[in-house]
Amino acid sequence: MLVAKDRPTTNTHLVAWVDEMAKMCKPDQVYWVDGSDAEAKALTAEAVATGVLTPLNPQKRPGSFYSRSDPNDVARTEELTFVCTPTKEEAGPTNNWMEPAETYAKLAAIYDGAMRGRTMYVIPYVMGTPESPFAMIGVEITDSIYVVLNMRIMARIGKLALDRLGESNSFNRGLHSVADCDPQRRYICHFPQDDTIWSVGSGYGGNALLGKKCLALRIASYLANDEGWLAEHMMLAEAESPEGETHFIAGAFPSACGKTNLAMLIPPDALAGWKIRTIGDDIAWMRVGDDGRLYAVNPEFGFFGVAPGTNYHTNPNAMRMLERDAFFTNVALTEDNDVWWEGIDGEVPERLTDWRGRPWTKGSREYAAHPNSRFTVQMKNSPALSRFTEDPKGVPISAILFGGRRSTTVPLVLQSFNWPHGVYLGATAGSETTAAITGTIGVIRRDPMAMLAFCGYDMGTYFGHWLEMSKHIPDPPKIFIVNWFRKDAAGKFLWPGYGENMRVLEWIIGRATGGAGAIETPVGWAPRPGDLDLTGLDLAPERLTAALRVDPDEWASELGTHADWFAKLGGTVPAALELQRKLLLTSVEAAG
Ligand code: GTP
Ligand code: SPV
Ligand code: MN
Repeated sequence: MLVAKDRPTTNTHLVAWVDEMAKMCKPDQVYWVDGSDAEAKALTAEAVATGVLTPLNPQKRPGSFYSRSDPNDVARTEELTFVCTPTKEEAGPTNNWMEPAETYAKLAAIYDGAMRGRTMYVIPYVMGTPESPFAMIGVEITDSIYVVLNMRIMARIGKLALDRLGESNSFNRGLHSVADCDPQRRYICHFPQDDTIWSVGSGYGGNALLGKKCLALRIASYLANDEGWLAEHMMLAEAESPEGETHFIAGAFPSACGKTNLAMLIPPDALAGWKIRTIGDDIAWMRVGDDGRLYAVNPEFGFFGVAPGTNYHTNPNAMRMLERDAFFTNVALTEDNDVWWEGIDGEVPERLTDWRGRPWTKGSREYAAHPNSRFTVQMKNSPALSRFTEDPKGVPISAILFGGRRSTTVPLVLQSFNWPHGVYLGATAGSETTAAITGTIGVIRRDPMAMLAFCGYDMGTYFGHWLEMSKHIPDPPKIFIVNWFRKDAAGKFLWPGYGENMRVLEWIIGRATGGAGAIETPVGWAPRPGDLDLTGLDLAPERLTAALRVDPDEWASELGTHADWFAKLGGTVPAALELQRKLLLTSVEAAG
């Protein structure tokens, strides 16, 4: 076991808080994480020795490790996630709410003595590059070595964070304990006014790596509303055109709906003049720059991605970055100690060990890998990382995409008429639920801007903030919606997706810069088939038409459900959005 050294800081605010948390959790020792490679090596060895990590076959996947979670702890638990503002109204109707003082007391009872026999790790970290004015500092206290090793992948941790913090009291206080991993005693609680997060009872990604969803989205979105910027659940990509022009795109899709895949896209041969490079795959912080454009940074340091469905055809860049120095959680294991998941390349093996550690044989009706099994890997492993990734001032965004998983109604792509209309399309976006959250899969739920689970305050107020932002962005990005997931009557995807999405991106960039053609539909600008570069695309014309189609009847009923959605959100939804809805309904009815 790593033995605690002296405290590496004289910051009295930090020391007092850590002492207070230690008094409550009663660990055997307190270990301050310095973030060095030597330390990571020692921690990894300890995680292997204690069975938390299993080394993978060093010939096939050098430097890589496997871990299996408690079967009850495999996805984010939204029903156990709370925004603890002084009033329920501040958290709004889409967040679970508990009163702050009661919540602290309730969780303190669970934390009390929860770290007995364990080490309490203190992880100082920075979200963003340390030199960026956007950067946010957090300190996560955890009793999970798995969390320490994954935080090292997902955030910049250790000494550099303490150096940036200095003697300041301005840091997010994050307390995490797996405790007894009991779903009955699992809470992920946010106290935006206190810049504090208390998470207990889960070791899963978004519940336990507090820099990610808890700080960089829920707490950050709350601050962004006060301070006039945006903290969003968006991927960020650089697109270089065949002519050598660079454009930047941000895209908000709900969990497990294609952000990582889009950020790592490789264009098909016919569009090989285009290059897509990754800046981020999950979170974007956006501020107005001096030139009046909207600038975005990715505050993370790594990728925490969905494994199933990833292969050398759908996402070659992801497969290449996973060839070494990667962590895998809840995938299946092959007989020669490599990873396997549904949809990976090659033949299905005869025998595997499934995500629960049980023998699995080919033909079994159970998943070998959990549908939300994941990988964690540092960004620097990506073979297609953008050189702008670490730029402290961020990149100017040309287009914002809102997407989701919709079998019907929503076309492949639409451009909004203007910013408020784009905000409307984002605010009403729906998606069929996935395995990334616990609960029923495949039901449509509204997931505005893909932020339903991540907005740290009232949703109607958040829409108002989006509308308000345009006043401060003289040269705003154009807003689009996309849907890679529309299906035919037989339930097959109409659009091939993945690399072929480059054809849609090219049109989007063309629209944002004024080049590409479009027709006006009642609900937005759409490409005619001839407006897309279809060279080399093996797709029946009627399938493309069906993917692009705006059906007035479908949209009339869609717009009807938007009224219910706004009603559910209560009185804080800006009147401008209801006016947008009525206008759109008028246009749709005129077309129908
Ligand atoms: P989070 O990490 O949960 O936020 O997810 P994400 O939005 O990054 O989703 P990701 O790119 O990991 O994709 C999730 C699933 O969608 C995978 O199983 C992909 O194979 C599938 N997927 C991604 N892009 C496409 C696409 O263009 N078409 C189709 N049919 N499936 C896609
Ligand atoms: C998501 O669910 O949107 C994720 C995974 O990106 S987690 O970090 O667990 O939230
Ligand atoms: Mn996500």
